[in-house]
Amino acid sequence: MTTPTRDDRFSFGLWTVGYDGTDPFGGPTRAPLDVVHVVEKLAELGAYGLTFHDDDLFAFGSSDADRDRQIERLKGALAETGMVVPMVTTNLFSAPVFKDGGFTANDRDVRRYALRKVFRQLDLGAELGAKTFVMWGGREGAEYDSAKDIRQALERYREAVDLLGQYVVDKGYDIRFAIEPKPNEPRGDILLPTVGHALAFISSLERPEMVGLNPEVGHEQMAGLNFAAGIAQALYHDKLFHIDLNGQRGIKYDQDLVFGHGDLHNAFALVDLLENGGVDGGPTYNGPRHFDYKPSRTEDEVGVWESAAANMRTYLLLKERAAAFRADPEVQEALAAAKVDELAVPTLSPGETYTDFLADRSAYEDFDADASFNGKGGGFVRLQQLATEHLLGAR
Ligand code: ASC
Ligand code: MN
Ligand code: MN
Ligand code: MN
Repeated sequence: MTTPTRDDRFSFGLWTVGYDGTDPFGGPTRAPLDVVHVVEKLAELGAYGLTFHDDDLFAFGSSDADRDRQIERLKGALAETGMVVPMVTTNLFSAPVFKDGGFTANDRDVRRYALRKVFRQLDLGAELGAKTFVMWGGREGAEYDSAKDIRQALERYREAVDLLGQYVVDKGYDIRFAIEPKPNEPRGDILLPTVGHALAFISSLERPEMVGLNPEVGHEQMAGLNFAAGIAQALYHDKLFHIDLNGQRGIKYDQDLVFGHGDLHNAFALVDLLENGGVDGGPTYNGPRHFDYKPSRTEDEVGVWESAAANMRTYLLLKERAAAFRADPEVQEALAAAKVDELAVPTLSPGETYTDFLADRSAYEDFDADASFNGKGGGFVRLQQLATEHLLGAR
């Protein structure tokens, strides 16, 4: 059960295992990996999908002939292994031209160029059968308040996403967009910094139904937020279109560690939510389990594949632990004692009007609000310890 299969729908970005170790303080520590080799290795390890930015497959500025050659090589590897491309995305952050962003660069010519680059990658994504188009606006931001008009930047972001949606509809592509929030890095501040900001932005769009989220574990945690709670809200609004799984240890630079190598408790809660629909059996996520991590630059190629396998194994271990947690009679009793299920009961009774409610003396006049002082506790800590013991394999 902890050996990954295609049915688990694990996918990896070409840029993840392909990361050569470059960071702001040092150059590469590993040789680049060829896309055909990556597809073969990932298939061998039990993944089902590969995702990529345009520039991951063919270097920025490639001739059409070189681009086509790389696309054909990828197609060959997919046919040979049965791997699929569930998602694609565009690199609007590495090339110098995007130093002030793509969709929201102050320079209009850069914005027009960025959009054309995205149209091209949309066509390729459709050709390869991708169902999701991720937009991570890493350079869509600023360092200085005086240099970026945030309201106009949001307006240009909206213009770009509306235009792309129109194109997808006109072309008849079966593709939805997923915005990936991040609070900072590489810009000092990035637009749409969290799940909540992105949800608000989506409601301003012409076709909000075509646009959802691709939240990344570490990106929410860089903002000090609870990732599992953010995912629950994305699910609640039916906006969880895709997900980037990885690990992060607190509020610092974007670590992109292996899934579970950061906040393990929250990873447990996340897998429980994704696999068991959480406590209320609410909307679940059926899309790819996509890993966006970086094999640490201390590792060699053997370590790259060990870390890729570790992401999937940890996910499956947590899935197993979450199932055991849900099946444990003591956990079920503790959940009931903590009244976790009672939150699903509406606060007003069926048919109860506010007039009825105001007439109900037991709700207020006769309610003993002081009884909670030194009264019965919630039992929440006991529940968390039970979760911890299941997480540790102690139950
Ligand atoms: C993406 C994405 C990110 C970034 C990053 C690039 O498409 O999801 O988080 O690009 O991985 O280094
Ligand atoms: Mn990241
Ligand atoms: Mn990501
Ligand atoms: Mn990333």
